[in-house]
Amino acid sequence: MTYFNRFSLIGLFLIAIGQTAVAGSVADGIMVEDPYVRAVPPGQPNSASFMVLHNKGDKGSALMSASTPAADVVELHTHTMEEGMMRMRKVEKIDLPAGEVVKLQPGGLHVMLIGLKQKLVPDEKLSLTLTFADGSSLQVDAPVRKLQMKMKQGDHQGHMH
Ligand SMILES: [Cu+2]
Repeated sequence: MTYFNRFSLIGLFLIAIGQTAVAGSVADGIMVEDPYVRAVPPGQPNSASFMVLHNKGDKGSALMSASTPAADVVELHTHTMEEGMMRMRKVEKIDLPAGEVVKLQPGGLHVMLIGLKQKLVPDEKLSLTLTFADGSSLQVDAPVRKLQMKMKQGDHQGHMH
């Protein structure tokens, strides 16, 4: 076998592990529960998606990125307390330890949808693609849901007294 052929084979192997839902990939072991997107009033350019990620695999991994045709930019965000104010902050990844459940929820980790390209109509579904640390990905359909507005003026999950 020539060097050229060996490199070609390695290349094919790398392409194969980059594909969606290859047996043994991180995506195979991730269960996505209750994904949804927050409904926003017309004219609001941004929204967020929440879900529960359960890594049923035996290897720790991370959610590295997400995308949807419904928004220009999708980022992974968290909330942190800064000077007594809840602020959103971009994170590089969301760690998914083996066997653990990670909740993306209002006031905490979320998938930020920036520059909405369509109206978010309650009960309609947005397609979200989640990409994990090994390059595997999962597609989920997240219904648009109206949230109670109790989050609006600061969020009480920080329990600052
Ligand atoms: Cu955000």
